[in-house]
Amino acid sequence: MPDVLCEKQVSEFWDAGYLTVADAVSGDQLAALNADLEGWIDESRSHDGPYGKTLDDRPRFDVQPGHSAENPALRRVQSPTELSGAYLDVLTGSRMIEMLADLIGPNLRLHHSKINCKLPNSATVVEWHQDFAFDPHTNDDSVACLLFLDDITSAHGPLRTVPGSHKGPIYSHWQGGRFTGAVDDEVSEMCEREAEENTGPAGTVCFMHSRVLHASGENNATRSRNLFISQIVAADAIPLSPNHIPSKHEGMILRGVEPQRIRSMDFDIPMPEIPETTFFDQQANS
Ligand SMILES: O=C(O)CCC(=O)C(=O)O
Repeated sequence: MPDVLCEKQVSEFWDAGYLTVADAVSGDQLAALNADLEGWIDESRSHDGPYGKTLDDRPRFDVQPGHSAENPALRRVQSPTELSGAYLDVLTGSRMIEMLADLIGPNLRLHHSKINCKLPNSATVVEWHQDFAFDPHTNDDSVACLLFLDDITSAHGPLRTVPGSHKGPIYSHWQGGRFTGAVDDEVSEMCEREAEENTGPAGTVCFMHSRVLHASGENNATRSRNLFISQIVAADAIPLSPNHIPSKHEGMILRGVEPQRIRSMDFDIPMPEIPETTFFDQQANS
């Protein structure tokens, strides 16, 4: 029996591969996340390209081409938990984490975290892809928790997901000999036909299985569409490739205990590649 979600929500997650739930964090937690993010957006005005450093010396802050002081287009903050107690707090103590335990079990481990921003007039888009192709694990109990930092409607370039796609193939994200971080045109066209939008008020979370095909379009509204995204796995899912967003919190047990076990499934996929900056660069080549 689930503790926080109801059985219908758990079935919906496993049928569609995703589930959207409101009030995943408290009002105070949401305000603290947004206050820190506002500071980073403001700071980005004084930079004209990607800047800062993560654990592996790649830029922590990534900006969309066209970014300027007047029209900031910060599109990614890598591993915000290393910069802000507010972000770490949500991963270690929130309703979001308790709900996730109802989906993939009591022992939860952090793989990586990031913020994806779509600021007004920034033209940031995400191409069709599956997260598992970027961070394969020994089993696929791996979920992206996409926490809405803003109210998100159809006009804001919401996350789009293909129902049931987590039960299908893991597609190649290599096109023309390059890791483009996106599926091919034929699969993308199928996704365009079948996708659903995930919208809701700030504080909503979309739990998305790592094999779900997903993408998002431009934010055409005058307000931002910012997401705090954490990739969290069942603690017996062990990573099989280097982390593309490493942090000192990688591998941290967020809830439950260290199981000291490895659970595996059978699959065969091409190795992913680490991007120079973020996957936005890789997808620009797709
Ligand atoms: O920002 C979005 O709309 C989607 C995010 C995403 O797919 C990702 O970062 O892997």
